[in-house]
Amino acid sequence: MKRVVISVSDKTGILELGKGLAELGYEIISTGGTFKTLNEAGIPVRYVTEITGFPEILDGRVKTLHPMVHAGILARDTAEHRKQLDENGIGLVDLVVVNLYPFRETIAKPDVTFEDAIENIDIGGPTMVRAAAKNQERVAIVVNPKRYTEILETLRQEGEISYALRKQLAAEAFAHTADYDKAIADYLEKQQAQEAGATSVFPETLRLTAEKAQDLRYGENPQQNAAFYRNSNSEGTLAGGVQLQGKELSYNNWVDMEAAWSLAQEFKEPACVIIKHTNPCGAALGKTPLEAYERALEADPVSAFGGIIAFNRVVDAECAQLIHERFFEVILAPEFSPEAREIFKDKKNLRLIIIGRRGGQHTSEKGWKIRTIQGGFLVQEEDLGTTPSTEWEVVTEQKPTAEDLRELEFAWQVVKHVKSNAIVLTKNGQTLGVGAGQMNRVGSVKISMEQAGDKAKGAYLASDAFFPFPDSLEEAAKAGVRAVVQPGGSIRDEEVLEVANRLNLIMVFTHRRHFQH
Ligand code: 93A
Repeated sequence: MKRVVISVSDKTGILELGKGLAELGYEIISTGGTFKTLNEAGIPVRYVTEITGFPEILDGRVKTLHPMVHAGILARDTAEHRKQLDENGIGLVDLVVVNLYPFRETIAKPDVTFEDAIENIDIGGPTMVRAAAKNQERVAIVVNPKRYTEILETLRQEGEISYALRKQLAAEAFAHTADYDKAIADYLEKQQAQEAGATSVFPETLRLTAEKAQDLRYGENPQQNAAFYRNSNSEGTLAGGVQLQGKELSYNNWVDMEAAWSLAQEFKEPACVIIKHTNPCGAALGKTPLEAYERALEADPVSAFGGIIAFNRVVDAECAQLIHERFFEVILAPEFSPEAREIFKDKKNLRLIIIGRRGGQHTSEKGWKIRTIQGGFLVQEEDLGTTPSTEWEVVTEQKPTAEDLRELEFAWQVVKHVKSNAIVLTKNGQTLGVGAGQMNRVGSVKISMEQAGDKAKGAYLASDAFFPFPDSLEEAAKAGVRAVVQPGGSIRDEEVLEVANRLNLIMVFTHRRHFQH
C-alpha cells in the first residue's frame, strides 16, 4: 500500500487532494489540524501519533519529528534498508505533502510579537520536506498547493510520479526551504540591528531572490545573453504588468518601460509620455489621453519614432486610432478599452502592457533601487515624490504667478526623470525641449533651446540640479525663457541670482535635487 504524509498550514485544495489520493488507494497520515480537516470531510486518514506511538508534545513543537516518520521517508529502495524498516516495524512513505507555518505572513502583521514570530518557525515541516527531497530517488515532495491537480492527474494516468518530475519537485522543495530560512534570517538580523540601535535601513547581508520570468533574446546588444527576473510580490508593479499582445519584450524595452511608467505616475491630470533611450522626448498633459498624446508627440515627432509610450489613464478608441498611424514599440497604460484593443490587433509587433491597480509603485525589492558594479551592488531608496511648489522658495525680484507655479511644477516633474545633466523646457504643460545626459549643464540648456526654437519665448525651464555658473541663465534669457525652477545650493548661487535679476527672470529654488546617473 502506498503511503502519503500530509501536513499543511495552508489547507487550500487539501480536501480534493486527500479525496483523490484515498481513491487511488493511498494511506494518509496527518498531523493535528490537517487530520481534523480531512477526517471531518469523511476522508480516511490516520493521525500521526498512531504511527509514532508518541503524542504530539510541547504545544505541537514535536509532532512528526520521529524515526517512525523520518525513516519511512528517508529509506532507500534497497534490501538492507527494507530489512531495517521491517525489523523496526516502520512503513515506507512514498509521497510527502507539506507547507510550512506562515512565517512571512506572521511577521508582516503590524502587531506581531517576537514570540509569535519565533513560534511560527517551522521545524518539523522543513525536516520532512528536506528528507523527502533528498530521497527524490524514491519519494515525491509537494510544497506548492498549485501542484495538487497535476499530481493527482499524473497518478491517475500513469500510476506513479516519474523520476523526472520527482527531481523537479525536489529542487522546488529545497528552493522553498531556502527561501523560508532567508525570511527568518532577515527577520532576526533586523531585530538584532534594531536592538543594537543601528540606524541603517539596509541589512548586513543582502539576500536577493527573484524568479526567472523568461530568458530574453539578448541584452542591450545581440552579443550579450540576458534574462528577466521577477520578484514574488510584483503584482501591480511594472514587472507584474500584463502583456496583451505583441512581440516578446526586449531588455531595452524593459529599461525604457521603467522610465516611461515612472514618469507617467507623476501626474494627476491625464498625461502621456514618450520615451526614447530612457529619456522623455515628449511629455504632456491634456484634457483627455488623446489630447495628451497629440501634445507629447508634437513635442518631438522625429525622436518619437519607435518610442515607448505611457499613459496614466485608460487608452480609448480615438486615442488608439491616432497612435495606430505611427510606429511605436510599446504602449503602457492602466487599461485599454475593448475598442482600443481591437484597433491595435493588426499591429502584430506592437506590445500593449497593462499595469495593475497598485499604480505608482514602480518598486524593486522593498522599494529599493539596486545597481551592480564590478564585484558588488549599490543599493539606494527610490527617489519618490518631490517638494510641492508650496514649499519652494522664490529667490528673484520677479515673482511667479499661480499659473507660473503650475507650469514650473510640470517642468520640475518631468526633469526629475531625465538623465543628468537634465534641462527641460516647457509651456502649457507640454515639453518643448529636453537636454539630457550632457557632461556640462549649459550644453543641456543649449540643446533644449535649439529644439524649442521660437517656442522658447515665454517658456519655463527646469534644471535637475543647481547651476554651477550663470552661463545657463544667459542662454535661457537670450531665448526668451520666462521662469526657472532649480534646487539651488551652488556656491555661486548669489552670482546666478544676480544674473537672473538683471535678465528679469523669475526663479525658484526647490531645495531638492533629482540627479539620475
Ligand atoms: O512545530 S513543528 O516544527 N514540529 C513538528 O514536528 C511538525 N510537523 C509538522 N511543526 C511541524 N509540522 C508543521 O505543522 C507542518 O509543516 C505544517 O505547516 C503544520 C501542520 O500542522 P496541522 O496539521 O496541525 O495544521
